Amino acid sequence: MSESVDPSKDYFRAVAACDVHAASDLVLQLLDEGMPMGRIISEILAPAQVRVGQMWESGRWSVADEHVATSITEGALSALTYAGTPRRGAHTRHVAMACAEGEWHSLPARMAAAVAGATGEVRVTMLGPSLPAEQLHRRLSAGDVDVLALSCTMPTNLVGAARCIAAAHDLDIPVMVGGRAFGNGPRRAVAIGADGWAADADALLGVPPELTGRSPVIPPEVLWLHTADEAIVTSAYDQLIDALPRLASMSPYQQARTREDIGWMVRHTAAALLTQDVSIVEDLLTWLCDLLRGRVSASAIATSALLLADTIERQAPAGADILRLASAQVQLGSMELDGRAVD
Ligand code: B12
Repeated sequence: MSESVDPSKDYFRAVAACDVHAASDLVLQLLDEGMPMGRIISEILAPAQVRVGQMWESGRWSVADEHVATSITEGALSALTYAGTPRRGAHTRHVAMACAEGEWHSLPARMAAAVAGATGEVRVTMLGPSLPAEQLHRRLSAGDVDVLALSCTMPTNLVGAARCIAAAHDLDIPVMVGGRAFGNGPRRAVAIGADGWAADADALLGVPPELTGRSPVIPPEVLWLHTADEAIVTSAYDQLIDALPRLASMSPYQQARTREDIGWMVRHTAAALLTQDVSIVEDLLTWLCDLLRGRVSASAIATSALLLADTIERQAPAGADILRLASAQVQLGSMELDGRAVD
């Protein structure tokens, strides 16, 4: 195994073959050979998970295939953490790693926790997936945590992340955030009051951030969008069917998925409004275009965003503006890509 030119390929092969032993053996061997845990995670485990996501997104793997693959990597990470973390480090501080309220992607947080814990410099306690802000506050009240590390993968959970940050700030505990929901820079993190943002877990080893973030009061329009009920989705869905009658022949499964996608648009709009970052909705629409390529045109997706904007206009005018902006960008992007108008 150690003679392999590219252990990441061997690792993904083991995952695809559902071979939990081969996957764990491979990472343990790399650790034995002196590869630092951070590199094993960033060069082997994280890229494998990105690939798992691509396999699911492209329809080559089912949801069940994704779950199996993820559980294999969870096993390999557990083995690696057990073997690669000193039992008694000279801890200089205690970091609590939590996932934002609503966030079920706990593996990214576990990876970051493992990287930070491997040096023995900091003690890291992993608080698991989707922790309600009130429960986080209760845990932090014990008074033994120096820094809260908060992980968020889905932009829709940035509202929950803002609540978690406010809970930590209430106890004067600084918050460092990370995960793909924050994008490639500190902008969204600053907007929701975080004291620090980092792309990778090494940042948890440096000097802890000062308590400089300002937890925002979450505007009522954001809260309305974040908790928007089925009636909004139904209204936007009905308008979509009126505008594009051929969609009426969708199977019940496709209809349910379309309604689900409209619901995602509403909650992404809440996050975009909270962070004043329209790219959150643009990215979602672009992702939907990729996901539905060959079945639904980019122009139909842009149209559904416009119809949704009309539906929410009265209660959420700023949200409607964001949807219209993002829709125009996506329409433009798809026309540039195709070199022709669609639909
Ligand atoms: C596994 C998985 C799941 C599992 C998660 C299981 C678990 N225990 O974590 C389950 C099945 C729960 C799941 C559910 C969903 N998922 Co999912 N999931 C994934 C997948 C394939 C891998 C996630 C992972 O393990 N990443 C590990 C590494 C790669 O993550 P990372 O973010 O880069 O983390 C690193 C750094 O960011 C950093 N870091 C992370 N946190 C922190 C924190 C701090 C403080 C610091 C400093 C650093 C740091 O360290 C990490 C290690 O280097 C991703 C694909 C992907 N590209 O990530 C999709 C993906 C994230 N999921 C996706 C989707 C759509 C969903 C669902 C909506 C599906 C559905 N219809 O139900 C739900 C949403 C659930 C929810 N509400 O949270 C999409 C999101 C697309 C989008 N537009 O945002 C993705 C991108 C798949 C895809 N290609 O389309 N998912």
